[in-house]
Amino acid sequence: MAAAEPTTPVVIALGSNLGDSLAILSQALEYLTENYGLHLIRHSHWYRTPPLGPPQPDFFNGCALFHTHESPDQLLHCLWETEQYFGRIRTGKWQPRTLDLDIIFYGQEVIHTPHLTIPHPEYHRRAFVLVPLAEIVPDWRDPRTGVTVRELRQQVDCSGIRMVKDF
Ligand code: A4P
Ligand code: MG
Repeated sequence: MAAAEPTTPVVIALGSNLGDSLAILSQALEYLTENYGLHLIRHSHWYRTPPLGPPQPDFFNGCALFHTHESPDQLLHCLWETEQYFGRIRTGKWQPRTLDLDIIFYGQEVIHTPHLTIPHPEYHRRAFVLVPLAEIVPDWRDPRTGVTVRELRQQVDCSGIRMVKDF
């Protein structure tokens, strides 16, 4: 019997502030596992978060840990297709969106290409990422700095981030 292909643990951050956001976020997890080489290990609660950047509706955010055979570029294409499937229209940076999927970590890889920066360049400053991230991978170390997600979470102001209890 052939040896199983190695898989890589990856963390995806999800966000939505347009449409039926909570339904979109849950369906996006199903869509990713049903259509691509992604195996869902666990996901966080969803959180209601004040918008960073220009005034717009509150976001709903969360994070999910998968194991995957997809390469980083393949994974990015899976995320683009999934955003499109859920009605994402790119009208400009930081506009309201039905679904935003960002790769936070791809194993312990550090990647800088024109289309992809991993770890995500801003995640360590963003409470709306770090709060759900600390729920699912508190001991994960940033491959650039060695600092854990738990420590990063303790360094940001998390006021205004509200767990959605009944979904
Ligand atoms: N890209 C590079 N690295 C990555 C990566 N690690 N994961 C490139 C995903 N994509 C990556 O993203 C622009 C391009 O980034 C992609 O085409 C890909 O090649 P985009 O999703 O098209 O555009 P965007 O999301 O409008 O821009 P950006 O800079 O990704 O915005 P952010 O940083 O995602 O911020 N407030 C709250 N409370 N919650 C939010 O979720 N999100 C934003 C958007 C602003 N304020 C928010 C939230
Ligand atoms: Mg994005």
